[in-house]
Amino acid sequence: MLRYVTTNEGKVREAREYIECEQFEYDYTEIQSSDIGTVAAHGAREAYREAGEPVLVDDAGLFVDALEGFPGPYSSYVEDTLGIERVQRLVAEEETRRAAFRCVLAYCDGEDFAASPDPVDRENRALAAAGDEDESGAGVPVKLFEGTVRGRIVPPRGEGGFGYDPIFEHEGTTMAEMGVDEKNAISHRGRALAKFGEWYHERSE
Ligand code: ITT
Repeated sequence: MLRYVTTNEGKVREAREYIECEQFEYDYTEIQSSDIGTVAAHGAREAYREAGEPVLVDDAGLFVDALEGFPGPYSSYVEDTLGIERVQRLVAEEETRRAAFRCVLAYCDGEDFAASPDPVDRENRALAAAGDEDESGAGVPVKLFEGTVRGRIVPPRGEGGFGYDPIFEHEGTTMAEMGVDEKNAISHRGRALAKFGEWYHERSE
């Protein structure tokens, strides 16, 4: 069974609308990088080494236009330290409240992948060749699936979802005002999961 690597139950609830999976509460090392794809790929290698079974890591972030993409890869830290209401007040001072949510799903099962529009991360191969490999499964390919949704930062509304959902509005509705199906239909994660689900089902046939 595919292991969905996260400590966040909200993510698993959304993922189960697309794929059969088991939550794997493994706290992988979040390396310092401005690219959430690189963070997710590194995490997937580490989680695969730990689980020894196919894993899917889900790394997401909120990128605010007026704050040059902040909090981005630091979204989790910023939610825990400032909280979403302070993020909203910070953005309210700015000229534009536009923002994007991005999600990268990183899949690893120890095998290599055929070429397709979705990229394969082989970063650690280069590191390994340079004699700089770490112990997180250097050389194992990781396939990446990305989804993005654009919206606006607004004062919090709604009781559903998790994280920044109450302050992220898409076409007049915050993601916390949407049901799981509605959020999946437009969200960064829903888009990444739709791509992954299609690819994964073909791969398993
Ligand atoms: P894991 O790393 O264990 O998966 P996490 O919640 O820390 O759990 P991320 O690092 O991917 O996951 O999330 C970064 C931040 O963005 C964190 O504060 C989440 O609550 C938030 N977040 C992620 N997906 C979200 C979504 O769909 N809607 C609102 N906030 C989200």
